[in-house]
Amino acid sequence: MNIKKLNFPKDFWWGSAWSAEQAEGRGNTGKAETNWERWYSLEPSRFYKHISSEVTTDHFNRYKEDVSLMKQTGHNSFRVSISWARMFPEDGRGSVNPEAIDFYRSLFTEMNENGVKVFANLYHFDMPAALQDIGGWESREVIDAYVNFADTCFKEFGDLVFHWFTFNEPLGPILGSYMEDFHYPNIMDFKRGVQATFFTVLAHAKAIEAHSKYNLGSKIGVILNLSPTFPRSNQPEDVKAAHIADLFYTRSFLDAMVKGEFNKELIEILKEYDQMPIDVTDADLKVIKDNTAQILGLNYYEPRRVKARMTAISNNAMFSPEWFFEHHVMPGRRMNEYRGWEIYERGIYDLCVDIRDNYGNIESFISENGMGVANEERFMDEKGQVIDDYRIEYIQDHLAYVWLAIQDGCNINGYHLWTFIDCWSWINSYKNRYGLVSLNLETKERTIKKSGEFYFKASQEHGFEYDVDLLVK
Ligand code: BGP
Repeated sequence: MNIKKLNFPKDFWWGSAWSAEQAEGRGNTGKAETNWERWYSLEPSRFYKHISSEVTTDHFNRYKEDVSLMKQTGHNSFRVSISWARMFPEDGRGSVNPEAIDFYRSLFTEMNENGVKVFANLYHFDMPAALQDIGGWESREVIDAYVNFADTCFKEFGDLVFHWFTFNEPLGPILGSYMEDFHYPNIMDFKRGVQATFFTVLAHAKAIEAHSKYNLGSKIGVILNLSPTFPRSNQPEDVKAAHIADLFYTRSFLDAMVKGEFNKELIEILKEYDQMPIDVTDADLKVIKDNTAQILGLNYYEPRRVKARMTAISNNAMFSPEWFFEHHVMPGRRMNEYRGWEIYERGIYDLCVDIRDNYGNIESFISENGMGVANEERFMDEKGQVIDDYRIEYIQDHLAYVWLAIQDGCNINGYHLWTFIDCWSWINSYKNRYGLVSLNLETKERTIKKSGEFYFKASQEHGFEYDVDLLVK
């Protein structure tokens, strides 16, 4: 045992994140139908306990109380997303909604006045349904509508936002819509997914280009879900399988959005299997090259463990990255059984080192990391506070590796937990709770968890005591 205080920089960003669709609720500003509302109206049974995003955490009506809770839980920064459907309530285009502008300006002003920096994200899985109907991210019209939305946000909120983000986890909707069936409109067609990927990257670059016109003090970047990929063994077959999985899931968006170039090895594979996007121009490639992320958010939940394929591929199966590998269930792994994700805190260090060594040590921060737990009421004390020691331990274990990464020269400036107050988790609705603050689903009453108290103290004291003998390099 070697307990010592882990000191984080004085201006380290302590905070958390959530998104519009997961936390705001519809409110009364008028709002276009989103893809999540559409999907729910078509297939409510796909959502845990049939709960939709209609009300969620009701942040729209309670944002002042919520900003006060941010302060009480040690936030000096917080990531929201701006709802495209609220800003453009006709169909994601047309005239901008003055009431939406009022709402976001009031929220961001309240945050700034309470010492909470605004990290604003423009797209967190919430496409206006009418734009999905004309092709979603497979359509150039949708890119134009997105850039118009982004431009409007820079103009209306540029004075209040600290840093901007074009997308949260752009890989998520591609995987969910085109490969794994967890995201509307559940298309299942890899090649179309590649086109949507290309247009997502183009939309990111065009939004960065629009941001540069305003000469704001803020940076603009992207938030990616990244998992370091580990082969089952050092056998060449396992190593190769891990390498290819890494190309598809990590290098795809990372290279394109941070370096402005598509990974050459990945392109070779796509060509070989006739999976290249069809609609690509030289002008697109130039915009992508010239407008790259200036800051990078790293969402880290679990490692990716991979082994060589054991079984043959069916000729009738849709092309998929899984033609090249299988997931490896590592014996002895530690699991968050509620979510089905492995807990491996050392992975956050490997991820930071990858960005340091292969992406020019671009300014970065941990933009999501967290632990969803079901039935947290079990852990409530007689005063109604959730005593979530497991979450405190989870945060400490991950932050300790972030601290180590900073000691080793990684340009990591903050840590944002997923999430602030328990919020709606897409198809899992309120099954797993992630917050520093618990939410009573009936009354919407908020109560700070034990982890919220820990987070406040850590942020005030710029760190916490930890047994550094637990850190393995
Ligand atoms: C990330 C998303 C978040 C959030 C989180 C937890 O991938 O960016 O929106 O939901 O994961 O995952 P889940 O809600 O599916 O448990």
